[in-house]
Amino acid sequence: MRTLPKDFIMGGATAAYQAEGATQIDGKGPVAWDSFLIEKGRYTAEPASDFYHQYPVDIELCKKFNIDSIRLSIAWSRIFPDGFGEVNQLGVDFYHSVFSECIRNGIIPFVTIHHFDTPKNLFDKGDFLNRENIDHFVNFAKFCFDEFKEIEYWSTFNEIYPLATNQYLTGVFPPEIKFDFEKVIMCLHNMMYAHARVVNIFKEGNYRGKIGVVHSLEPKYPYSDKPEDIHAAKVDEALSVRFLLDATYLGEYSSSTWNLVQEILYKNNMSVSIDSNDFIEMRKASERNDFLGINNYVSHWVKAYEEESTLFYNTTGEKGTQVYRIKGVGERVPREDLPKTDWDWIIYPEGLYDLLKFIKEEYPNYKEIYITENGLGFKDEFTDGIILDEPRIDYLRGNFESISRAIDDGVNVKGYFIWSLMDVFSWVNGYDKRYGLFYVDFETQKRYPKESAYWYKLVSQTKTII
Ligand code: BGP
Repeated sequence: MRTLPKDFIMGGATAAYQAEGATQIDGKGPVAWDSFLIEKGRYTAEPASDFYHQYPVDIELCKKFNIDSIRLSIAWSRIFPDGFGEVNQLGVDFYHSVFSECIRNGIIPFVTIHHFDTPKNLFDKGDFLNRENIDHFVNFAKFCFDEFKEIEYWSTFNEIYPLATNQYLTGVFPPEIKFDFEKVIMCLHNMMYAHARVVNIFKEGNYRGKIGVVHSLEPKYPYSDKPEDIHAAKVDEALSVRFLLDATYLGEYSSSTWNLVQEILYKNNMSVSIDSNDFIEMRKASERNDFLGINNYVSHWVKAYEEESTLFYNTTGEKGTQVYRIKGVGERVPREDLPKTDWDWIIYPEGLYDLLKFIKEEYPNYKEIYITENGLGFKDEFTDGIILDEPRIDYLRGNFESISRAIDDGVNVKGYFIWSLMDVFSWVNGYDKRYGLFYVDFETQKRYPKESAYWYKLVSQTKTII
């Protein structure tokens, strides 16, 4: 049986907006999601998992189930209701209470500064397309470093690529803009520049602890060995994987990455221009990242596609409905021999192994890796308090085996956070797509350990992948 290092951190991940609920109380400012979800009329982030009130219960469960660390985020608008200016002391107090409860119980808080929830006031002014937003974000991050001195692990952003593309390419996040590559690239770049500024402030301010960024990285394979499919996979990889890793670890875009991104823009009759002064800050930060957080759920097989872009994002769990065809990037075609979730996410643990090896080879200055999200979205069945989620255990086992093999092959992976610790609200899927180790009855807010929670506990205790 494969094993994990003795000091390997086993955690559970959450995010403020998906777990806390309490979106309108104790001085929290609005975010774009509040009104967007009401307009859509399907579900809202209330009560989510009511972590705002239930956090002692969740921390107690961590302790009971040998979960070493909780990944969570600070809601920017709980601290600065307008994004800047006056501080909401109740918000500050809330996070101090959560962190001290964690620390008292021996659970490490692993904190993300931004997880998809820019305050509405700033979002409405263009979010990260507006350069002023960068200054506000940097000030917010600095406020957090000065205030929350008890924190040892900081991530600047969660998933810059999904944020930029869900906002401006697929349009499934507010402001629902589609196929606008200029906005996608500028958003990616501005957020990477903001990341660099925050890392530099952290290091130059000699703050305690470690800092990194969480990227969603999904390996890209050509659908066939036709040269055009091989090229399409490279284009998709340049946009969704290398653009961000280049920015993080090179502090600039390599000419091959930049040329492939230019090709996408050209085919879509678009262009961008980036201020080369930004690279001064980015290069300085590129050697200062203490860790890379990787969120990985799927891999993609890519086929050349030059027609008009067409998309259908499966948000209901009706299997086989997903369509992804982007002009000048490619078409993502599921491999029929591989299993998929009800939301059409391909299950391929080998992809995580390939990804880890790729980072070691292509970005050797990465230092440490944490898998900051990985897990199975599933329609869990609840029978008299018992949840037998064998498919989730299989999914986790496969991914842990890939991690263990990558560690044996010299990749420095220090820890793993299952998405999610307990069931939480999903941005575009609501409450039916469950990921947690702990089932949440959203009516009563009672938690129930799933079979996977017992499995996870044994793995954490023995560091053996059973
Ligand atoms: C990641 C996000 C999480 C979470 C997860 C599962 O992209 O960082 O916030 O939502 O994906 O995604 P979903 O809920 O869409 O299945």
